[in-house]
Amino acid sequence: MFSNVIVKKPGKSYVEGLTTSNLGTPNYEELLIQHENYVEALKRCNVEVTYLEKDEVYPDSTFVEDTAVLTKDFAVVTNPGAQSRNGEIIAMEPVLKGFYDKIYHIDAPGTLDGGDILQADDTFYIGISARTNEEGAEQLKSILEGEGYRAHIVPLKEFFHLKTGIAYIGNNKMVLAGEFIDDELFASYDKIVIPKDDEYSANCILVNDYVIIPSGYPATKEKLQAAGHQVIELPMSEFQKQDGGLSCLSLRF
Ligand code: CIR
Repeated sequence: MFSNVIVKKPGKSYVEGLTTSNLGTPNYEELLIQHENYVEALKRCNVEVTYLEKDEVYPDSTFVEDTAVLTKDFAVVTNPGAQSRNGEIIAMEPVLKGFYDKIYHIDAPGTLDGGDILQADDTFYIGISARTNEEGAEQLKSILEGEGYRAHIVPLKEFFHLKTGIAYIGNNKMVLAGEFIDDELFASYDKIVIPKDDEYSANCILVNDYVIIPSGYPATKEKLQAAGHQVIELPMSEFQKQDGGLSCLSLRF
């Protein structure tokens, strides 16, 4: 169960952030509405929301997930792999100090984005991507193993971040898309397979009694309901335009 989430309001500079998509320029007014809906949905999931003010210096800073890896006992401040985003950790660290006594760090030359880290009970999966390098992945693996967790490194082939294509929704159930569907590492999970056309919905989040998914994916909704989950759907178009998904917008712990 999660008790807390951290979110950060997107600034106007959001529209100048990083993206690989060709979905067009985000509409700021629409973006704020979608962000507000996201925060309201989290409150419905019975978590305390820490709402950070916008920071125009960092266009992508609403994607707070990339700045930290959080467990119940300790935090790891990451070292984000994109130059324009690296300074986002400076404002996040004091926020984390309000919740944690034990804080680790990923240090250069290691780089690591929180979007590349998936926790499934006592096991972590660490993606190596354009943002997370081998050194950063090894640093996190040794921190996690030292704390009694299992950790596996997963070199990515196509996905942007690890969690772009995979989500753990509890009770041994894994939502998987693309290159992860047949990966031996995930063979022991009960799989909810997301086809290519619905791939964006593989980035969903379990928050206590609900799974939150992007709206517009009725087949994904049905599969999750059939697996016994209550589902909340949220419009995510303005975040998708900047390569962002549901997990990216919060730190949950
Ligand atoms: C970026 O390129 O860093 C942002 N535009 C999107 C970050 C998405 N974060 C995530 O998947 N955890």
